[in-house]
Amino acid sequence: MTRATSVAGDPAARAVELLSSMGVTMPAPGSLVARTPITGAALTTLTASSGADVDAAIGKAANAFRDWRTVPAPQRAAVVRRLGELLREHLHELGELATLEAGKIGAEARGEVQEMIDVCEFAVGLSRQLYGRTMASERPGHRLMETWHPLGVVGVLSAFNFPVAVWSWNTAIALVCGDTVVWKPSETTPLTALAGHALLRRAAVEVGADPEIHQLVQGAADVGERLVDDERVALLSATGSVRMGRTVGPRVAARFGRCLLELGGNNAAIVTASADLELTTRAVVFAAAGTAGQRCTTLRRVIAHTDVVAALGDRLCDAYHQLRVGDPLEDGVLVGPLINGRAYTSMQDALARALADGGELLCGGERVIVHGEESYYVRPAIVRMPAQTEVVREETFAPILYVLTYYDFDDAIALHNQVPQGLSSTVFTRDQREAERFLAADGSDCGIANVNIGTSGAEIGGAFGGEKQTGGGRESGSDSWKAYMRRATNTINYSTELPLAQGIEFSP
Ligand code: UN1
Repeated sequence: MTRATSVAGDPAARAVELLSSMGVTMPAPGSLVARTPITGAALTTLTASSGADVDAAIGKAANAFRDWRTVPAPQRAAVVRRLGELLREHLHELGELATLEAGKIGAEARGEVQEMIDVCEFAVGLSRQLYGRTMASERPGHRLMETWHPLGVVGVLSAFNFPVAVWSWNTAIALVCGDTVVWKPSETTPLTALAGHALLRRAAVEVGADPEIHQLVQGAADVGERLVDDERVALLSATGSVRMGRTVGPRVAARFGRCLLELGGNNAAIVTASADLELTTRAVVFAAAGTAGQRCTTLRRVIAHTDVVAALGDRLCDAYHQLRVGDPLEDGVLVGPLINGRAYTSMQDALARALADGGELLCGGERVIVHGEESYYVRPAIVRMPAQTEVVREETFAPILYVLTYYDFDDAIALHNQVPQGLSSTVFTRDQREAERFLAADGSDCGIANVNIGTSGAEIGGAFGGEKQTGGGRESGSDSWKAYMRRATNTINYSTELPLAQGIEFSP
């Protein structure tokens, strides 16, 4: 264990101050404990939503939907535009609260809020672009077209690592699409959720919209399960583990509800012999060690050509040694704490299994005591693996980077795709053939495939999500909005005849 300096103030008092600056009145105390992973201390307690509370919240959202669906989309966008403005105004406060509650460093926490602002702007533009097509009808005097209608109540289950951004991607788009939202944040990050909810409600009131279009429920998995099983929830958008998705997906499907799943990733970079190693190193360090390895897009595997693996390993270890691990409120710190002791234990278990499989620890992995024993800081680890063993094929939500080698590019792609998850991927190369092959149908099997940039930090303008056990959902940019609407196909006869399709004659 190594020791770092401490800058802890009074995080509990600061959290209350930040919340009140964003218009949150502190809720009644209860059994739900909000903690800061910076010290492990409790910030405050809240009451978890009861079954009756969740039922009432869904009822209010369903009720608000009745009118909201008929408000023209560009008018609905006024709420989202105002939310974007409020987020700009409170970028620093909400960012600091995300640092306190999720432990991410200031730059990344502010980046998260910036991502929210960006998606609000995207959704405002989208509100005038919810296009349906007009198709050529096979019948004379007929028009064939499609109309996109609001879907209903959208349930949003979000994870601790992006405590507010993932909610905003879903909510900004759902609201312009004419849906209403019930949000169940991670039980680990209830305070940022209070802030997001308060800002959205304020935006609604200020532009004269019904604030009931957004509902917040808080608590553990049982609270989320009520959204899963309630027929009034038309779409459930769930971000979290594969284990969670395995429960949620079939249960929503059983009631013929819609699901948008954003589950685990096991993201890899192929580093070819022609890669620019300086650029590669910088990209890998942010993608693998940033957010203390706690993004679903975190880089977990490097598949390096045998010619460059040694040089790359040296460069990465040099860079890792310079990473400052510590209090995320302190300037210059790049790696904050893990979310809790469970995350630390699973990291240590994974490292032990990797070493037992013949892995060689190149650097990191050890605990760093920053603010006592109740918080969990680690030095990001790099492990060179002789093969892609079971532990490498699993997602461990902590900063472990496994390094594998290849000689033939086809083998690299095969190794790359031989994991159950399919979220994000990248190739570092100066060879256009390799780059194009990686992006082709027989290349990366992931929802996100990049060239010469890392796997994390995707822009909101693209559709975000992945294949296989990642769950297949797409949210945020491009045409992801279609998941939040229902499509009606319309055939209009403006003639005096009644021709049937497929040339059928049917007259008595
Ligand atoms: C997540 O970790 O759940 O691409 C989302 C990224 C971010 C989103 C991550 N824009 O890393």
